[in-house]
Amino acid sequence: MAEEKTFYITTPIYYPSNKLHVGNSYTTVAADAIARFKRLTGYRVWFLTGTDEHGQKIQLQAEAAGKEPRAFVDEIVAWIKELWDELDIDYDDFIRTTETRHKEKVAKIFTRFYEQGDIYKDKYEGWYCTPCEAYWTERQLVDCKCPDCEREVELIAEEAYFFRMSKYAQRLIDHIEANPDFIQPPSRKNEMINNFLKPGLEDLCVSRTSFDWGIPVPFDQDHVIYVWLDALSNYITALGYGEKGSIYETFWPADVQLIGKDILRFHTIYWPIFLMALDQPLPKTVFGHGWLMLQEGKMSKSKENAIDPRVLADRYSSDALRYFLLREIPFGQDGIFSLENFITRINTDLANDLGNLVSRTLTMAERYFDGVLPEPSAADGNTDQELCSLALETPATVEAYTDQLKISDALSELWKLVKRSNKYIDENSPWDLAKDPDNEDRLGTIIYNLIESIRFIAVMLQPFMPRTPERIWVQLGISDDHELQQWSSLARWGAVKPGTVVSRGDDLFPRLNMQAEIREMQGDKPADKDTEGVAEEDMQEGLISLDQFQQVDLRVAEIVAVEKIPKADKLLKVEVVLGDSDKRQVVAGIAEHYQPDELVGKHVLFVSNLKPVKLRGVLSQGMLLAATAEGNRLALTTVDRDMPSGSRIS
Ligand code: ME8
Repeated sequence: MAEEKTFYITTPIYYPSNKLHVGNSYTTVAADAIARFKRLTGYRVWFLTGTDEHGQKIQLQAEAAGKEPRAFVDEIVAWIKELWDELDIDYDDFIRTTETRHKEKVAKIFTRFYEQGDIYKDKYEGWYCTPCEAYWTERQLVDCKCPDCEREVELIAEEAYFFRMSKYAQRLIDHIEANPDFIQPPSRKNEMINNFLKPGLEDLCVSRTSFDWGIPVPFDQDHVIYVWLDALSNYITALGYGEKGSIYETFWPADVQLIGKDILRFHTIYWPIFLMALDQPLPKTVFGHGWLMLQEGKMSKSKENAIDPRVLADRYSSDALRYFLLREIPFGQDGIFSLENFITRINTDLANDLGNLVSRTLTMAERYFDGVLPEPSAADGNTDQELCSLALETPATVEAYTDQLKISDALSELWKLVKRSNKYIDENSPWDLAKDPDNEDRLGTIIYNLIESIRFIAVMLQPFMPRTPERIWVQLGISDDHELQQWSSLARWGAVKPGTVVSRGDDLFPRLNMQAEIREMQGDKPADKDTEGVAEEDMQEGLISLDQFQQVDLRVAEIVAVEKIPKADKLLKVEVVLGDSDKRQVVAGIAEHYQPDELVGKHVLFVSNLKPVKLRGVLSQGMLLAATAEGNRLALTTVDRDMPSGSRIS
């Protein structure tokens, strides 16, 4: 009997300190896509996620909310599980570190470390970052702050247990060097070796006494086990580590442990060392992906800028959100999340490319063949051959990229087939062929090939966008034919049966109006039909709505410096400030009206949300407002009382 292929993938277990944001969803969506892909291609998969519920951070947050820690986390964990349901995260197990199955094993692991001499008792004096739950030495701090999250650290002095990290350091360096896949992407490997391992590993403090929300040290109840030792162990406790006949034996070592780059140190130094001390094999790959950033900086659960993934999934569908997350950012690199980028992806890739392909094809199948799939005749010309060859090659390429965790590349390969299929329609102009009944065979072949290509696309799409394929299969009339939805069905072109009844359904992804989406998502009420009508009439008379006016961000700006621009007689480069931290420069056509010196100190009206442009090679980031009149007269507009710079004008 052929040996069963297994695959174990994990996500970090998230702190239920607050609702998760779209950045946390990013890791989990990626892990889910990979897990689904492996299932689709014949692996027995175990996909683990969960929550990291102990530690000082959670205890403090619970206190701040006036709740017991357990009640506090229960609510957030319920929310997280709903989120994963909504995003179609098909995990095999969800571990909570407050569960007995986990706590008992962690206590045993700790005792074993102690008994075998890896853990000893001493006194810790140093710095602690509660948001990261991380210890730092004075030397590691940056400007007296946590080098990871740049927040305040706290000086702590406690009796504590320490783990002898240094004992395993060389073994770990050797392992990392000998196993290039262990830390991925490769750039992250050097960072770990050079910044942490080579300078010498300090022993790690692995217990705390100043709070009690944690797993007690079994033989010294004043201490709770350090939350990272507790949390990292989840990857094996959830499999039943230490229990005879558990799935641990089937699935460990993990194939892929997916994490954000922020927690690489914990996963590629502490975690493997704990495993070495337990005499267990190390995970095959720890992959540290990049950050999903907002234009204004990093996302975080505690910041208000966090974007609620449930709101996005409700409004745009979880498939669209999954597609965006997986496609937009090369996996491993940082990328920007913005509503504009998201809507653009929906409109281009999902509505124009995929949605159009399906709706055009099905419309033609209905119009020319009453929705009954015609029998194809022999391939005619290059375009048939090209389409069929690309379809047959794509599964292997998509698989290779997914195996290398290059998910964005996998999707981009899949989209080559989507685009090739659209091009096939344009090249063959079925609407012209349909004018002459003699072309019926050729027309039938084209429709058949398109349906088959769409079927290929839908099969490959399943791991990434789990809902859309079903919607496509319904239209292709094959929703009950599970054979045709299998990966193995992609080995042969022409599997869909002529005579199948197809029917055009709703558009998969209707095009969105970017401006309307941005307005609505920013909290403005959607314009209702009546007021929309009025606005349209008014626009014809040159009037604008209040809404339109409010899109212009007008401010009081203080001019702080002015320079002439060489070889531009009419232009001045003007530096202004809008409040304490917003400094801009603009190029203003006022050189004939003002001397640079007389402008400095003036408070003028300023348009602050104009797109930046370059004028004569000089960047201009806004506009000074001025009154003009006949006879080349011009006057800058100012406020008639002293107002602080940055004041809003409304
Ligand atoms: O660190 N972009 O939990 P956590 C991409 N409990 N990914 C992001 C992200 C962003 N902007 N923000 C967060 C913990 N993530 C520990 C883990 S594991 C044994 C314990 C993702 O709730 C990323 O994967 O702070 C990061 O590693 C994880 O969320 C951190 O989640």
